[in-house]
Amino acid sequence: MNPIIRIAVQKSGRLSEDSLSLIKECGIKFYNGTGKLKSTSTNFPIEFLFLRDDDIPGYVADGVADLGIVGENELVEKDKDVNVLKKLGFSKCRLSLAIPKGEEYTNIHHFQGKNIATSYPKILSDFLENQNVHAEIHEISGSVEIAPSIGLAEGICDIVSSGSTLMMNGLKEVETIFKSEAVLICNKKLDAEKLEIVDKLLFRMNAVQKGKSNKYVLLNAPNDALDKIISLIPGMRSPTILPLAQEGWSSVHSVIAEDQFWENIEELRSAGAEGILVVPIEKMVI
Ligand code: PRT
Ligand code: ZN
Repeated sequence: MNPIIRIAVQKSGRLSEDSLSLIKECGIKFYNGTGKLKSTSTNFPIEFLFLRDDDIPGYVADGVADLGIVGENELVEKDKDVNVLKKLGFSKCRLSLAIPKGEEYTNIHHFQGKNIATSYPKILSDFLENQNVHAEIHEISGSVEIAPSIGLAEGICDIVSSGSTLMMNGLKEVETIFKSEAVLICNKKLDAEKLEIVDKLLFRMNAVQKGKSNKYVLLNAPNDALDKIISLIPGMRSPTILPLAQEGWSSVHSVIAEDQFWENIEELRSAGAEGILVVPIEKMVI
């Protein structure tokens, strides 16, 4: 199939696997053998560029790629003019300030006049300016967490996920300055033909995402409890109600947001629901 749009995804790293599995879950087939820098889908008019994440915002802004998947931290740091089409819900992390564990911390003015090492000088300087704190920012490209122990800086500003890297390096997190997740970005000047393909891709991504955050629920209930149960799990239009072989009982099938299910489970049980099954949904089109 002739490629019409190009998407830039991270070649290898924390975004790669989830980016590629999202695309696969959208039914888009492609080959990505190791070392490949480009690939074309066999069943969707899209071409893939496999790049370092740092380069993705710039490639999309310049139109070398039409779309890209990148962390919001990288996007905001690179400060490129692109549209954010969608938050993708994976690679969640935060950009935080940290100091040596034994030091006391009261508030952000702790950093006044101090040296801070980071790979995110723009996000950090915007934050500090906003807080009226003047600090010396040292831009380094990796292993930021060792900066205090080698005397380069009194504090660091780095990506945190579980917090174990900070802990292993004798540091403690004192301020979160930015929250990030993977986003789908797009060039601002796409023509109508490309926009049509982007819409198709977004439609599929939305269906995959909706499916993930919702569950299919099946349960049995006495007929006199049906009104209450329907009010708890109203479904997309309305639940399916099927009679059970046992008189006076029905089977109720519905769709519910996963977090809502856990909120409603006790009420469902006390309304008389039993034999409750919760089944994953692969895709959901509403
Ligand atoms: O080679 P390339 O330039 O493409 O990749 P990279 O090495 O620059 O980035 P990569 O693959 O490490 O991360 C890509 C994106 O994943 C980041 O830009 C973030 O948006 C997101 N992300 C999510 C993370 C983390 N979680 C994360 N934990 N990026 C980095 N980390 C690092 C962090 O820098 C620190 O060293 O993991 C360590 C902290 O993790 P915890 O779990 O110990 O707190
Ligand atoms: Zn990078």
